[in-house]
Order: sequence, then C-alpha cells, then structure tokens
Amino acid sequence: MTEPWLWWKHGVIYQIYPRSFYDSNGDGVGDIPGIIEKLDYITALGVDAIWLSPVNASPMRDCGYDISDYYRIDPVFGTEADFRRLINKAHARGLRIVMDMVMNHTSHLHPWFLSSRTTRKSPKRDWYIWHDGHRNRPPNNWQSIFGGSAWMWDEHTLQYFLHSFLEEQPDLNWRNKELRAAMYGMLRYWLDLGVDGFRLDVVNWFIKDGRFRNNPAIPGVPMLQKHIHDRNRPEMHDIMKEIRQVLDQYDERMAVGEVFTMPPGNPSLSASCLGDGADELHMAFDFSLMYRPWNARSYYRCLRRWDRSIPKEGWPCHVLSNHDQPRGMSRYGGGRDGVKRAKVAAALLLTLKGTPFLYYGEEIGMKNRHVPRGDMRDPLGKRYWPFFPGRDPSRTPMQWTGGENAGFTSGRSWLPVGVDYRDINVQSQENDRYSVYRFYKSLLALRREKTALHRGKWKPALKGRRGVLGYYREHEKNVIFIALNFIGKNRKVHIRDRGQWKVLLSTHKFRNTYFNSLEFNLSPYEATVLEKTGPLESAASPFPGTSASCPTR
Ligand code: ISL
Repeated sequence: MTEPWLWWKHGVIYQIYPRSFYDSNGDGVGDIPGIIEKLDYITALGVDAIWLSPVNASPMRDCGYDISDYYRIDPVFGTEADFRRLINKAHARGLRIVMDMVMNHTSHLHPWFLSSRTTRKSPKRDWYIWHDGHRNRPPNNWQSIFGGSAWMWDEHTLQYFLHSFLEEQPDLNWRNKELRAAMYGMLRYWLDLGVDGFRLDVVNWFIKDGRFRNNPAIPGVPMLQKHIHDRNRPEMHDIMKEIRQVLDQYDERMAVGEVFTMPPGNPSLSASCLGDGADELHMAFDFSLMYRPWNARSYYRCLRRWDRSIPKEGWPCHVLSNHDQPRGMSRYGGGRDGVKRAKVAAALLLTLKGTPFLYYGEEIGMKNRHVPRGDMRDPLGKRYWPFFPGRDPSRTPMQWTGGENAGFTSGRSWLPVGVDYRDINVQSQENDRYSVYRFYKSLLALRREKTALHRGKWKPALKGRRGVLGYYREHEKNVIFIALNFIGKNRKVHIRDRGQWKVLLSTHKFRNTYFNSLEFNLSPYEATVLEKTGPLESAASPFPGTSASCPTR
C-alpha cells in the first residue's frame, strides 16, 4: 500500500536565513513579518516547508548560533506573537515550519552560563564543561573549529571551560541529566506551539569523551587533528534516540541533523544518525557534494556512497548550498556556463531520492558576493581575513527586484546586496521562461506531481563516464528517467529500454517529445526528464522549463 504523503519525506524544504530574506521595517535586517509578507512567493515556488536559521534571542556573536534565551524570539526578528502568526499563516497555506536548534552550546550570556561561571557550587556549574587543566595548561589538545585551543581559562572560578566554537559559545554538558531534561522540555514548548520540526546544529558534537583524552594528530597536517574524542562519540546516539522519542509524541514532526566533520562529508557517520531508520533522527545532512568539483563521475560516486549508507528504513536528504558554504552557483563557475550548470544541479537535486533542501536565492541562481572587510559580520571572516572571506558572501540579501537594495530593505542593508542584483532577481526571472527560477518552479511542480520522483527507488544507469549521469526513479507503474549532461559538449544517451518515453521537462528544445527507446542526443549542459508512457500521443514541442504535464504558464 502506498505510504501517505509525508511533508518532510516527500516534500521539499527551503532554508531561509532570516536576516537576509525580507526586511519589513526598514532597519536593514530581515525579519519574521518580512517572511510572512513573502509567504505567497514561497508557496508559489512550490516548496513544502521552511527552515529558519536561528531566530531565538541572541547577542549575535555568531549571527544567532549563540542563543541566550531558547524561549524568546530576538527583537531584531520580531516578537513571539510574530512567530506564532508565521506558524499560523504558513500552516494555513500548507507550509511547515522548521526551527534551527543550537543545543551543543549556548551564548556566554545565557543565564545558565552566567550562573555556571559565578561559583563552582552553582547548580548550573555542571551544565557546562569545566576542567582544572594540568599545571597551568589546558586539559588537553582539543581545538576549536574557529581556531586555537577549545579551552578558555576563567579567572573568577579558576577552571577552564570548553568552547568548540567561539569563546562566546560555551559547550553544554550533555552528560548532565537535568540539562537534557531542560532541552527536551524546550523542544516540547516549540512543538506545542506548532513548530513542525528542528534542524539540529552540529548534532554530532553534543557528547565529549568522559576522560578528556587528547585527539590524535593528522600525520603530515600540522595544526589539524582527528576529532575522535570531542565529536562523533558513540554516546551521541542515546541523545538522538531521546530526541526522537520527544518528537514521536507528536504527529508528523521531524528532526534533521547537521553532521559536520573535517574533512567534510562522511556519509556513513551521517547515516548512522538515522539509527535503524526509525529510532534516531529522521534525516541527517551529508555535505559531500558541496565539496566535490563539478564532475559527473565524482558526483555519482558521492551519491552512490550516500545511497548505500542509508539504513533500509531510513530516508536520505540532499543539499547543495547553505549559510556556511559558498553558494552552488559560485562553485559552478558563474557566467553563462555557470547558469547552465546551475540548472543541471537543480535537476539533480530535485530528481534524486531523498528530501531536497534549497537555500534561499538558489532558485534564482544567486552568487556569492565579495564583502569588503569593513562590512563583514561573520566572526570567522573577521578572524581569518584575508585568507578566508568568511561566510558573509553566501548570506547577502535576497535579490527581489532590480530596484534599490534589490527590493530587500528600504533602509541600509546589514550586508551589501549582490553586485549583480539588477540582472539576477526574482522579478525579472518570474517573467523569463528561460530563467533559473522558472526551471526550479517547473521541477518542483513535477516532483510533487510524479510519485516516482518523490517516493521512487533510485536506479543509476549512466554513472558519470564522459560527463553524463543518468538514472531511473521508479514507483509502482510510474517510471522516470533523468539524463544530466555535466559538460559543454554534445553527448549521446544510448540505453536499449523499449517502450514509449515522453519528455516531461528539459533545459533544451526537443525535436521529438516521444522516443521508442532511451536513445537520444544531449546538448551541452542539458538536463532532461522523461517518463515511460503508454502508446504514442500527439507530439507537442516542449521548450525550456516546461512540460506537457507541468506547464509553467
Ligand atoms: O562554517 C563552517 C566553515 O565555513 C563550518 O565549519 C561550521 O562551523 C560548521 O558547519 C558548523 O556549523 C554550525 O554551527 C556553527 C555556526 O557558526 C554555523 O553557522 C552552523 O551552521 C556554530 O553554531
């Protein structure tokens, strides 16, 4: 029997970086009322849920990934009433809301930490990770991902505390049962309010080695270490099980884990966070594709590895861009070929087996923007300039129009808008049927319409040799074939698969709409989606971004 439609499994999730989506009050920072104003846009795009990067109260040392009150909404984004309004209005449109929960650490200004650091006898002392160290030296060699030792000396109580990120982000002690209970209570608060799910920040870092052993060095790579004792501990699975139990007390709620490793992309570790497929997280990110060069073979290998890692009852998800990484469009090289590659990437993301995550602006092919030092907001950029530009370049405001500030704000925008906003913006792309936006929209509609695309099996057929990736998606009688040409040369698809094949959607104009076998030519950077059909119907001539079954106009 066909499983009922599940929003997080069969739908598509759209990540919003709230500071940069839409500013409703002219203070230069995006806000929740701004997201509410754009709900029609989000619904029309055709996604099923939105994930908001953190909106909780925060001193913003790490742009909200340093929470000082889990129960409040930061005034920069609006009020608790605004957030409730967002939930209600989104739900009225059939859109789900996913909150970003940062529970590995809090802000150094969270009352728990303020209490924890007042005296060693504080009831909150053990909610964080404190240690005497060894003869004026930190307890061990653990390094913060943001640079330097992960231990900070506290003059007042004469102990070190752990911070895997900034020193303004002290790590919580998940071995403490009271802390766990407080966290689960907090999750319940938001679930009771109607939140549909959580993206769990660095979920693989929650538990640290109880004996504080040193991490081994990486031979030949000075300064770096294998993080085996401060991350990826086996005990993390108990926490994921407990989180799942909290969610399972509600209907259709979801948790997706950010599993961040160095080097990035560890599919088996990510997949392990799904447990047996039903007892830990619903989904976990694997970032392998984001770090791959634009190469069909290399993409195929990543996808195969990811597919094989997922437990039988588990469900994968896929992501090409987020607020920490350079935007896909910039990785694909920008320019004319960049746009073509972005469409191939879109077709890939939206036709794979597993939940796709889109990052705001990806649907119009937004690029990274160089952010001058004086405008930088990301602490990483400030710390590592000029060697690393930080993460601001992929967090610039959504480009709505070709007007002032790209239509994002009437004030002075918190980060400069992309230099290309006059050419690349929602308004112009809505009216251009060849645009990246229109292609995404068609793909999203098609994915929703075709059961094979949102639930079917994934069966690779062309494994990236000579630049072409081809795979089937199959669900009961619905059979779909996707052909993706990653390179700027003509290629042939030659698979003897008898039957009638109908082109549903393509980046290119097709002379025929129907084929008797999977034998056809692919133009440079062409992405085409075909469906196995019954007898020949009259051949319509498709054009980019459209299909007979999913017209865009
Ligand atoms: O952003 C990174 C490097 O460019 C990553 O190393 C990042 O720190 C890692 O993906 C963990 O990210 C998450 O937790 C951080 C926060 O700064 C990120 O924005 C968040 O996505 C600390 O909460």
